[in-house]
Amino acid sequence: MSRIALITGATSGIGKATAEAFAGAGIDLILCGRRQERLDEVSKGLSSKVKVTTLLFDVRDKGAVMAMVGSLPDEWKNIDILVNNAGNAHGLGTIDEGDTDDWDAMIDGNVKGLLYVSKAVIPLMLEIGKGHIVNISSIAGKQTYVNGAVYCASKAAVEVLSEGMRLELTQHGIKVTNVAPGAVETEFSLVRFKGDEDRAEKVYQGFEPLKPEDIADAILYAINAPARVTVADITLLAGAQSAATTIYRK
Ligand code: NDP
Ligand code: 8X3
Repeated sequence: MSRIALITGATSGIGKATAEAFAGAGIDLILCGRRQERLDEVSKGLSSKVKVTTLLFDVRDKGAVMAMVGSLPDEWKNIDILVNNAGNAHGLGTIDEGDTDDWDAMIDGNVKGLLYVSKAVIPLMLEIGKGHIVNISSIAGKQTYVNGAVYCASKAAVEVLSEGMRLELTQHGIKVTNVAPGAVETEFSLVRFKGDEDRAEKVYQGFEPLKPEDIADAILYAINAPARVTVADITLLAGAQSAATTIYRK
C-alpha cells in the first residue's frame, strides 16, 4: 500500500523538491501552501506519478489549519509522513531596531504554525499507530548569528520541539527527524529581503549553495530507513560552509 505524506510549504524550495522526491518514491501527496496557483502547478507536475491533493492555508491561522486538515476525506486521513517545512526568515537586524511584524511572522509561522499543523496531524497518526514527522529546522537553530536572533530563536524552538515530539511519540510508533540545512538557494533570501533580488542573489555568490534537492534526498533517506532506525537529526551544510555564517567564497 502506498504511503501518504502531508508537506507544508510545498509551493517552493525545499518543500517542492521534497514533494518531487516523494512522488518519485511513489508516495501520495497532500501539498500545502498559501499560493493556490503554485499548488496547482506542483500538483499538475506530479499527478501522473502519484495521487495528489492540495490544502490552502496559512500555518499561522490556527482555525484554518484545523479546518483544512479536518476536511480531508477518509482516503487521505491515514497520513504516514508529515513534513513541517513551511517557514521563512523575515528581515535581518538587531533586536532594538527590529520590525515587530517580522518577529510575529517568524515566531507565529516557524514555531506556532509548526505546532498547529502537528496538533492537527498527530491524532491521525496515533489512530493508525504509526507515522513519521520531519521538522525542518536550520543550522540557525544550532548557531546564533549577528542580526538573526529572532529567526535563530524560532529555529532553536524547532530543534527543541523535535526533541519533545520524539520523547512523546516514539512509544506510539511515530518517528521524529529534525533536519537542519545550511545555505540552500531557494526563495528564502528573496522573502527575507522582501523581494530585493540583488540582495538575495548576493547571499549565494562566490560558492555553490545547497540545492533544495539535497535536502529532499536527506528527508527521503530518513523516511525510508528501516523500522529499527530512527534518524534523529541531520545537519547539511554547503560544501564551502563550515558554520552558519562562515562560508568560503571565491
Ligand atoms: P522558500 O521561501 O522557497 O519556501 C518557503 C515555503 O514555506 C513556501 O512554500 C511558502 O509557501 C511556505 N510558507 C511560508 N510561510 C508560510 C505560512 N505562514 N503559511 C503557510 N506556508 C508558508 O524557502 P525554503 O524552501 O528555503 O524554506 C523552507 C524551510 O527551510 C523553512 O522552514 C526555512 O526556514 C528552512 N530553511 C531554509 C534554508 C535556506 O537556506 N533556504 C536553510 C535552513 C532552513 P506559500 O508562500 O505558498 O505559503
Ligand atoms: C536558513 C539558513 O543560515 O541563512 O535557515 O539562517 S541561514
